[in-house]
Amino acid sequence: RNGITRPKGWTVSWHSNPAIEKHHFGHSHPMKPWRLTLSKSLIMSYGMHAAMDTYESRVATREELEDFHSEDYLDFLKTAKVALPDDTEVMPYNLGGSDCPVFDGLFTYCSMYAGASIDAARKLANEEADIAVNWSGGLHHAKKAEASGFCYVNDIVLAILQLLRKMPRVLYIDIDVHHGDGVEEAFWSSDRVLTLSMHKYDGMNFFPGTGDLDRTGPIDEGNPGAHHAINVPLLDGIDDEQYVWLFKTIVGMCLEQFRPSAIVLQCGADSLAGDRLGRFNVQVQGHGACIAFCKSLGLPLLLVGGGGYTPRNVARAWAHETSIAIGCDATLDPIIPDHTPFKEYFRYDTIFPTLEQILGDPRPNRNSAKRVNDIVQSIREQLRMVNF
Ligand code: V1S
Ligand code: CA
Ligand code: ZN
Repeated sequence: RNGITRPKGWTVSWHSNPAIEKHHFGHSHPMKPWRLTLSKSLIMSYGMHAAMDTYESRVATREELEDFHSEDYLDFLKTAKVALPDDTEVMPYNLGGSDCPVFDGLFTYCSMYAGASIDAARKLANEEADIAVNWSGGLHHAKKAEASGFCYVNDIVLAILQLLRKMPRVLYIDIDVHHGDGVEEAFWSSDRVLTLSMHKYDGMNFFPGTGDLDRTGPIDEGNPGAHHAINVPLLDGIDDEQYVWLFKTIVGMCLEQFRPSAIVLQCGADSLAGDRLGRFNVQVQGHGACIAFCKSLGLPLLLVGGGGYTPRNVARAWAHETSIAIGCDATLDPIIPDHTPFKEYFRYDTIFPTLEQILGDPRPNRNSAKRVNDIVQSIREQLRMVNF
């Protein structure tokens, strides 16, 4: 419709399934799988699907899930029952609380977003795609035998394990406003994965309460994972200029020292201004600039979703980032197409509802120039210890 054609010379694979989007965490829960429907409708209104290889996500097999998760945890996850209103019994594995409720179809939901990330990683590993996209994935808090922060199965860990079958080293980058603790912990003792998370951190007050600058990996004698965790703790209100500068500078340093064979980028959209849970002032342009920078490196690139709790902004960011993956961002009409089925969700923000303009309360920026420079300096020193 917008004349979007397949990019010449590279392939983008797009993994999605409407069955994932129909699940409900509960009325007041901030995680709304329906935001994926909104994102998809925007992507398709622009005609971007015509420029990608599109795949319907399938459920991950038990064997695939066991690549990371314990058998007892998967057994419980599969059979856990939705609690009745007056049922106060605490379930094991951090399941059933307000963050990680048990809802109808939970195991199918988890298996499907995991299946999508595994398939996306295999497309890259088999050189059948240059960029693979799964906006339903990016659930970075899940542990081997524990649900955490709206995440039950860690699709990112499963995808990285697929890449490591064919590639020596993977760089994991996480721009969700929360610390990517589950992925960091999974590869805590490995020198084949360098994890980098940018997030809000000011002590223990913001979930999950970890991710300080000095959390760099186990320093026990002879541990190969030492220094392979990079944490960028940020304060409220960081803007595009600081965020994108930090991103490019630190990712640039990681490339030099670690020479990854592939990049996995978690594109959590809760780092955008106006997010219901987030605290940053990052705009769609700044968020997208991080994706564009990774694409420009020419390495196999896996894009996964993650957080994002103001659905119309999530849809804007992930549609814009899909256009960057395809390479049609410069030619996209900035005005959201009239035939977008959910046009009403975009129209209140600006006089002309555009793809990139989001409404975010301008938070005071608490990140001083000195603080930002000190972070880079400290990570520069840490990376001296990393050698490929
Ligand atoms: N921040 C935050 C937040 N809000 C909620 C929440 C609110 C309403 C509900 F009905 C249910 C939950 N939980 C949290 C955080 C978890 C944030 C997870 C982010 C996930 C991700 O974006 O990184 C990736 C998808 N949980 C907490 O702060 C824990 C509590 C300590 C406080 C909130 N209560 C509800 C649970 C315990
Ligand atoms: Ca992060
Ligand atoms: Zn988050």
